[in-house]
Formats: sequence, structure tokens, C-alpha cells
Amino acid sequence: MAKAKTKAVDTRGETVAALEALDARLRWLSAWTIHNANHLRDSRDGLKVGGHQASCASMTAIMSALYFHALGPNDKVAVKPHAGPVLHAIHYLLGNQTRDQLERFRGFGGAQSYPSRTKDKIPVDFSTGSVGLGVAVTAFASLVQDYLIAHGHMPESEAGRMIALMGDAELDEGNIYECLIEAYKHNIRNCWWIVDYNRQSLDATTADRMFDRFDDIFATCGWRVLTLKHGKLQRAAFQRPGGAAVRDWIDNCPNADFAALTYQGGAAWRERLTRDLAADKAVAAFIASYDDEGLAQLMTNLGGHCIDTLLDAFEAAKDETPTLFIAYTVKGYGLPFAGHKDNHAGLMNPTQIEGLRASLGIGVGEEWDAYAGLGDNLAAQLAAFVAASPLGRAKAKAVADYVPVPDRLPAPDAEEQATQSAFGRILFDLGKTGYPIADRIVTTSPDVTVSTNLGAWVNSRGLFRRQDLADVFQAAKIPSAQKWMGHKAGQHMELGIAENNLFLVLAALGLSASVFGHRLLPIGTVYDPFISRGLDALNYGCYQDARFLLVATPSGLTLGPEGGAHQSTNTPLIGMGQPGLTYFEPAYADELALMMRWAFEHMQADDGGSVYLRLSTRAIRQPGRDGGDWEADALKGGYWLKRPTPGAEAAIAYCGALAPEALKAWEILSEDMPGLGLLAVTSPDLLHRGWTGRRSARWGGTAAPVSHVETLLAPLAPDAGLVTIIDGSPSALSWLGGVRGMRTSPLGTERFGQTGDLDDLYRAYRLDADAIIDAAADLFLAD
Ligand SMILES: Cc1ncc(C[n+]2csc(CCOP(=O)(O)OP(=O)(O)O)c2C)c(N)n1
Ligand SMILES: [Mg+2]
Repeated sequence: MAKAKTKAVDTRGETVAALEALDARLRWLSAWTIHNANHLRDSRDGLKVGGHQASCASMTAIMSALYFHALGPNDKVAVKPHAGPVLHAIHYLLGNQTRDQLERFRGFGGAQSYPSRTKDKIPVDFSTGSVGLGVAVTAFASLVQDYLIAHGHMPESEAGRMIALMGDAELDEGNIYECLIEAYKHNIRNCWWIVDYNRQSLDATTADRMFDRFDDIFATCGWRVLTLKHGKLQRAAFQRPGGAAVRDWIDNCPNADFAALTYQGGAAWRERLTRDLAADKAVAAFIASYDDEGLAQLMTNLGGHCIDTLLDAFEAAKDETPTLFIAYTVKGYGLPFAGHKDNHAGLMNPTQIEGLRASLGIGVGEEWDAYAGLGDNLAAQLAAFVAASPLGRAKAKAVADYVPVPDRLPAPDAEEQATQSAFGRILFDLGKTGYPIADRIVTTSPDVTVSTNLGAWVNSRGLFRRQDLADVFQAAKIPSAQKWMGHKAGQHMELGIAENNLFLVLAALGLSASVFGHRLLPIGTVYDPFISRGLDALNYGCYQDARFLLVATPSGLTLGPEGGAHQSTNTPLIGMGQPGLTYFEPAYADELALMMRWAFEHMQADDGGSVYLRLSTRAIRQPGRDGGDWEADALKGGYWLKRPTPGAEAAIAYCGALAPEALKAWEILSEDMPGLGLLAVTSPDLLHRGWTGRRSARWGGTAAPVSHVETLLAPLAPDAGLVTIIDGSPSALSWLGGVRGMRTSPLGTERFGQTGDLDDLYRAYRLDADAIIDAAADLFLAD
């Protein structure tokens, strides 16, 4: 019995020793990687390369204990952006990262400054960089994991933990609290957020008043909060006579004072503690029992630097309750600028890094050796420990399957319809087909499900809930068009009104294929103007190559009576400017059906991406079609609704719901301008990208085919005039004139909208047929 006990303690002792040694390796390698990039690598432009040695040193113990011990094979982690070099060092030790990549840290083609799923060569579960977003995405990833489990796509036994390693300043980001509320509503589980609580942000030390508030906030939202304030050394010392007073002093010490004293070191600690506490003889004796170095070591022995404390905390949180770990740390721990308030972007100078190297016993020239300075035995033991860690044994990632997309999605055939209602109908019809794709679609919306026409789909597919949720209205037989029953098989995630969460949920759902090995096809709906509310999260999702379909509706002044606060103007430019997102703006239902089909393919293609459809509530007369020869062009960004005659002197190019005005103007103008063309621009984004892509390919020396927009405009006379019109920023189309150097008169909205009916609004904002006719006249009369 006694023997077994000794053995267990030994194992724990060995584990702690190994993790402490790895903590030191990570601190060294991350510091050295940054040092190399700033001081040793050639600089051609004289720019500071940067990197965050202090932010890394702050969490090497946390990451050592997590990655080399606590992390399970199915766990996924979002790493605090400026601790990126520590993640690279971990994978260097695991054999997944090369020295070449580390030497090119922050250089072209090298390891990225902040962990990137798409650009880094190591496995990165979630990209980070914009603080706060990487944290929240883990909560929504745990919701996605629950969705996969509930739908039978993943066994419960394979559930991993979704983990965020975060800086304490990230707790200031509002998106954290929006996420907390949503996560609570959905009863998320298997989520850990580990705060590197160094009480420093970028500019300064953080406000003391928030000290104890986070516990309450998180506990209120159903989280377990584990505070790792004191390390083992401190906890033992506090038991000694005088120790309790020192503990109380630490607990009440303002952040700035603690940081400054940490920077100043042992003598300063002694002076201050003596001043504040030495009237008590026991405390005086306590202080005197340490030399300066020992005292500094004791005072900075915080929970987040103590492997023992970390292991205990991780062990205590093994059930599925979401857990916040507040791990007290020192920013720059173990480095010369530890605790200095300006250390965020601070870099050790060559003398200082030499000092660190020597203190670790690493020889000159051995700086990149993973286990240099440890001696052969210890080095071999440590390498074996790393290889045997759960991460070292992690299995290869599953590759998600392709979900077949039907050849056609039928368009609803009403004579008059709006793209928004057509969207709801197409999706509903797809749901009825029984095609496998219908089971992979997940819809989500921030409290605008009904008003964006997702209602019929939700009625047929149900809300997703881990626990059944009755529809009280339906049970009471109160008539309603909406049936809102929640259950495990439901395929709609209803969100609260916080749009930012929509984009983070789309990001998490859209990463399902690569993170969980099972593909989902997420569709999110939102009012078009409120895309701006979640813009950084949208960018964040696209940056890490999440795949989703964003349906934004209603849009533009065409919203009419809702007025200026709801009428989007600049969203076409967002659609054009956002990498990883292809923007379409259809006018007609059959165009929309094509685009939705295209989107389902594009969301699955290796070189694909996400798709944004800008839709409208305006019902317009649908065109009679002679066959489908327009379809391929519509998917490339535009087609001639009315072909110009060769050498035509003018054309009208329109986008989206203003088709009737363009058509009317075309009919009137055609009387005087025979051969006038009418160009339906279905995607300003694709047209523009094709155009610039061709130019850059030519400069790059590759022969690229003529771009679609050049082909479209080719029949027009070289000096033809172009009137462009869009219910949004006119610059989304005005560039068309630049393709062949044509005179252009761009129409669109550059001012805030207001309430009114469409006749009044289109007249006031120059979006009607008269405006097009005037603009055309202007073009030809001007010279
Ligand atoms: C959204 C956003 N705003 C600003 C920044 C710039 N920035 C980078 S780190 C940081 C503060 C870091 O403090 P903390 O999160 O406490 O991390 P620490 O370095 O102290 O560990 C700031 C403001 C950013 N990356 N993202
Ligand atoms: Mg901090």
C-alpha cells in the first residue's frame, strides 16, 4: 500500500519536473525565435519585426502543462495571439515545426506572427489575432460539437474540450460577454477558458476595480471559476509564522505596485514589505529568512507559473462544466523586463538574451537545439516525455466528405417575387427533396429568422436544442405560422439579437469539416445593414477559411418605409472588399437559385470560400427566359439581359432589385439609341476580381484568359457610354468604366436613407428610370 503511494507521488513528481523543464524550453525557444527575427536576421527595410517575448513568457508554464499533459487527443485550442511563438516552439519539440520556419518567423513564408490555420505549417485549430474573437469561437465550437453529437455525426465518447488561452485584456472585449450570454442559453459544455492573468494589457497595468468581478460574471452564466492565485511555494510559505500577513498583503496589492516591484526585484520587495509589514515581528522574521533572490522568487510564485498548481486545476475541471481558469501570472516572467508596464512589445537586447542563454546552460551555436544544455540523459528523457504526451500521440485528422449538390435547385415560379421570399422557398423546397445535402444544412439567425423568410425551413426542420423544448403556443393550439419546437435533430440555431455572435457561430459551423472532420453547410441570415455590427467577426471567419453562406436581407433604400437606420448603403463594398467571401446580388429568383447551388459547391471546394447574397423584399416581375444561355454568365458575375448590337454606343449596367427601373429606362432610351445594351450585374465582386486578376496575371508573366467583364463589354464601341446603377454605394459599379476606358455615369446611394415609398425614395436619391435617362443624356451631352 505504502509502496503504491510512493510510486504515484514519484510519477507526479517526474511529470512536474518534466513540465517545468519544458516550460523553460518554451520560454527560451519563443524568446530566441523573436530575438532571431529582430536582431540576427538581415533586415532590408529597417522595419522593426516585433514579437512579444513578455506575453510568451507569461504563459509558457500554462502551455507546457496543457499541451504536454492535460490536452486530450480531441481537444482544440485557440491560442492567445501574441503567444504564437510558444505554440510554434511546442510543435518544434513535437517534431511538427522546422527550424527554417522558426528562423523565418514574421518573414515572408515563415511562421506567422499570430497562429494562422491557413498560413502556418503546424496544426492550428483556430486562428487568432483580433483579441476576443478567438476566445468566443471556442464556446461556439463546443456548441457545434454538441450539434454533431446530437445528430449522430460524432460519438459522445469522442467529444473534446474547446479551449481558449487568453490574455486578461481580452476580458475587456464586449464580444466575450455577448458570447457568454448566448452560450448560457444553449447550455454549452466542454469548454475551458484559461486566462493568463498578468494584469497588464498593451499600454499599461489593468484596472484593479475589476479584480473580483469576473468571478461573479462567469458564475452567473453557469461557469465554474477556478482561481490559481498562489503557487505551491507561496502556499507553503503562507503556513509559516508571518506568512498569512504576506498573503493578505499580496491579495490586496494594487496591480501597478505588484508589477513595478516585480520589475525592481528582491531588494525592492524587501524594502516595501518591510515598510508595510515589519512592525509585526513574525513578518519581519519571515522576510529576513529569504535572501533577495529567494524573496523575489517567492513573491512571483503565482499560480499560473506553478506546474503543480496548474495540474491540480486541470484535474479539478475534468467534467463537462464550462470552466474559467484565472491563472495569475507575471508578464515577462523570468525575463529582465518582467512586470515592466512597457514590456508588451519589449525585446531583450543581445546582452540580455545572452544572459538568458547562459542561465539555461545553452552553448553558443546550440540555440536552436531543442534540448540543449540539459545533458544527454535529461534531454533524452524529455524527448521521450514529449513523444508520449497525448498530443505527441495524436491521430491524423479525419478528412470531411463531399456532400453532393443537386444539379439544379428549382426556382419558385411566381410571376412577381422578391429574392428574399424566393430564398425561403428554395431552401424549404430543398428540405423536402430528401437529398443528403438537406441534412447537412444548418441555419442560424440573430432574432430575424422569421423576418428573413427562414420560417418555413424552421417549421419543417426544427430548432436545435440538446434538451427538448416544447412550442407552448402550438401546444395551446394558439394559431401561429411558426412552429418552434426544439429538439436534438433540429437544424436551426436561433440566436439572440447580437449579430456579432452570428458571425462567430457561422465561423465555428463553417470550420466543422476541418476541425471535426464532418462537413456542415451553414446558412446565416441577417438584415443587410447589420452586417457592419459583426464585421470583424465576419473577417475573422473568412481569415481562417470557414465556409458559410451569408444571406443578408433586406438591403438598400428599397427597404422603403423602414427608413435610414435600416437601409444599407456600403455593404456592396464590404462584399467586394472582403477576402474569402464572394458577393452576389441577384435580381430574379432563377438567378438566386443558381447562386445558392453554386454556393453549396463553393463552400466545399478546396479553393472555395464563403458566399454573401444581398437580397431584397421588393417583389418584382420575373423575366421571361428563352433558354438558359445566360446562366453560365450570371455565375461569372454578369450577363446581358438585352444584348447590345456590335459597336453599340451605350449600355446600362444594373445590379439587384433596381432591375425594373433599369428595364424601364432601357425601353425608353432604346427608341433613340437602337442597340443599347442592358447588363445584369449579378456579382460586382466576381467581375472586379476577374478583371484585376487578369491584369496581375499578365504582369506576373502568365497568360490568363480574358476576364469575364472584358468579354461582356467587348461588343460595345470603344468610346461607348455606360450608366451604372445599384441600390448601394455607386463605386461598386462605377469602376466598370475603367475596364475599357469608357465614359461612365454612376448612380447609387451615397447619403443616408429615410422613410418613404419607393417612388419618392427612388426619385429623391436618383435611382429611378428618369435618373438613368438623365445620366445617359449627361454622358452624351457633356462633350
Ligand atoms: C481587437 C484587437 N484590438 C487591439 C489589438 C492590439 N493588441 C494586441 S495584444 C493587446 C493587449 C494584450 O493584453 P492581454 O490580452 O492582457 O495579453 P498579454 O500580452 O498581457 O498576455 C492589444 C490591445 C488586437 N490584437 N486586437
Ligand atoms: Mg495581460
